[in-house]
Amino acid sequence: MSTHTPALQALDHHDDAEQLAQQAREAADEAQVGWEQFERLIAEDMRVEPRDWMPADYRKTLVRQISQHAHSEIIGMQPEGNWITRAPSLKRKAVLMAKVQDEAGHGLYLYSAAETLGTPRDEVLDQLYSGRAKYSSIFNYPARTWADVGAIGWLVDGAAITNQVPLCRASYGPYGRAMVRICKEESFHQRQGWEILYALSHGTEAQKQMAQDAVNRTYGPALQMFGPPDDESPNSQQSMAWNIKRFSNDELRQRFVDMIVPQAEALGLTLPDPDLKWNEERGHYDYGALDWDEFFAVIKGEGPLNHQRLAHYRRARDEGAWVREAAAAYAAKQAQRRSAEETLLSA
Ligand code: FAQ
Repeated sequence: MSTHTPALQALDHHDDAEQLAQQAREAADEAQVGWEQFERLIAEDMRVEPRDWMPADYRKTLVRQISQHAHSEIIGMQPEGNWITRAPSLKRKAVLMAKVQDEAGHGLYLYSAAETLGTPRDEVLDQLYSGRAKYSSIFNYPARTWADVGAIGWLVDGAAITNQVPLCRASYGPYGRAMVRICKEESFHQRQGWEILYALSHGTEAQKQMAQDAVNRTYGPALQMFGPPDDESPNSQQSMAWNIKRFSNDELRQRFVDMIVPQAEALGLTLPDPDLKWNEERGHYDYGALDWDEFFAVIKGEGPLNHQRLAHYRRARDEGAWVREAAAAYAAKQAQRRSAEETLLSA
């Protein structure tokens, strides 16, 4: 209870109000300075770092894209992970295990990048667990034969590299730096997929057909990984203005098509698109319409394997809970021991 007289209490309230107004003025000044600094960093094509002021929408866009990207890496382990026990030789098995582990690593770098934006890892993992989060459409299709492992490496990792090399220059520092390492690993992944398909397409007739069938299945969904056409991409314009994305979805898709046509010829395989042909005037390959109804259904959760992929993720997360708890308990014990030792040393 205040011991002040009513007159003194009124003065107290006045002081409090004045203090709050002063704090609001200081926060507004700080935001103004921060805004100007942010605009300058973007205009000069420099990096924004976690300690820098940034607009709330920039932060939100980054968390959205980075977390979806991380989830894609984690869910993306499933189609190939399913083939580890059935790889046709010890060498193939060792290579595939390394690749799938790399994808786990990519997910972890990206979750860490999202954490630097103030979003706890558990929060984004819970979004994936509950089915609220998006992840790349491509991972909702089955890998039916060993040749699909090759097609994933060649086309899916190939599309991933085409999309991700420009992200190495993303304006947000931790994201761009994570992408540098990820891209190096993805290029090994693409080579291993190419090599699997090359062996099959130069093997027996049945092996060549298996490779062709896998390419037929993967081609369309791989082209859709770049996202909807530019006129149906609500986020592209702003993301490009902020130097997060450097090229539009259609620009990158075109770049990918131009890259894989000669590669398919070298493999002796056909890309399943009768409209695919060189356009002299544009200096690019024209390609046929993609099935966008299917794409939008897949990203709404209605793809062939959406339910199975999420169920598997949930099971793995539930079954691994005791490991995370044990690791956290161990870390707490170590920290306690360190602080006890420090207290002893300083006594
Ligand atoms: N799948 O306005 P936009 C990999 C969503 S990693 C599902 O164009 P934005 C490695 C989009 O989120 C593959 N959803 O969006 C690997 C948005 O929804 P929202 C993942 C998609 O962000 C290989 C809405 O549609 N790579 O493969 C897809 O400007 C082998 C409207 O779209 C990345 O994440 C899609 N394909 O552009 C692992 C790269 N496309 O959030 C294992 C980083 C769009 O508004 C094995 N991400 N959507 O509700 C990006 O570059 C961009 O986020 C895009 C989409 C280009 C994917």
